[in-house]
Amino acid sequence: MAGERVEELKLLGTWSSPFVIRVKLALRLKGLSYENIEEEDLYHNKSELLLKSNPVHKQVPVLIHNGKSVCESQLIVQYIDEAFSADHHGPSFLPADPYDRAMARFWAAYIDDKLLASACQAGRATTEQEKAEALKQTSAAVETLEDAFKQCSKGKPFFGGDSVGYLDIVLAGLIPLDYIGEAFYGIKLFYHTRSPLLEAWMQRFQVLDAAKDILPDVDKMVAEHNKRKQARAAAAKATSN
Ligand SMILES: N[C@@H](CCC(=O)N[C@@H](CS)C(=O)NCC(=O)O)C(=O)O
Repeated sequence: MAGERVEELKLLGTWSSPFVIRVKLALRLKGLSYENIEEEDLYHNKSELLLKSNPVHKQVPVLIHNGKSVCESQLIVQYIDEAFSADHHGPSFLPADPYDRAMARFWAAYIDDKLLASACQAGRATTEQEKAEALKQTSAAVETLEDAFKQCSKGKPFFGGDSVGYLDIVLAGLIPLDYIGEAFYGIKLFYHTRSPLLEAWMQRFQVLDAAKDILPDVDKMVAEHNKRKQARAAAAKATSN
């Protein structure tokens, strides 16, 4: 746009991370170009740039905007929304009404603290009992979120109403976990008998251009999960010997 400042955006991430996917979706929805910098060995050999940009948590994603780092995926999505709020960047992700904004932030925290945490716990469980307990908690969190969808969407197609909003972006980062759950545990995260609204939401979200551009390929995602599972099993065996 004539006279507009040139913005330099760099994203440090890994392609399969649900947290990074959120940020990529937000950038794509705002029509922003950025340099994508993939961490090559996030768990054993973090890059100097990552250590320097996120010295507190040393995790991806990190967004570097004109040399300044922003960490934590939910905060990054909010930052993108606020920093790129001009009309040509499309509607705001967060609702205009302060109460609706607070609710969107509340449910976004719930997604990470309850839903994602229990799903990851199920993936890492070392006993059947631990896995069953974690899956029970995951199901309960999905059911709660199903009600939240009803509340936030007010009968419209997305959490954000007629268009994708903050919660849609936060939850969409978890769509790949739905493939993983199905491939490895025979359990889908969003299942029509348990959460018909969220299942329909996911189908709707996946066909958006932004989703098609950003969400990773299912087979690639499943292969990556398998590789990590095997690496964890090998590491556990090595420490037990
Ligand atoms: N709360 C963080 C979580 C980020 C996170 O867990 N990132 C993972 C990749 S999926 C990571 O960097 N792991 C490397 C590590 O913890 O050492 C966010 O929302 O950005």
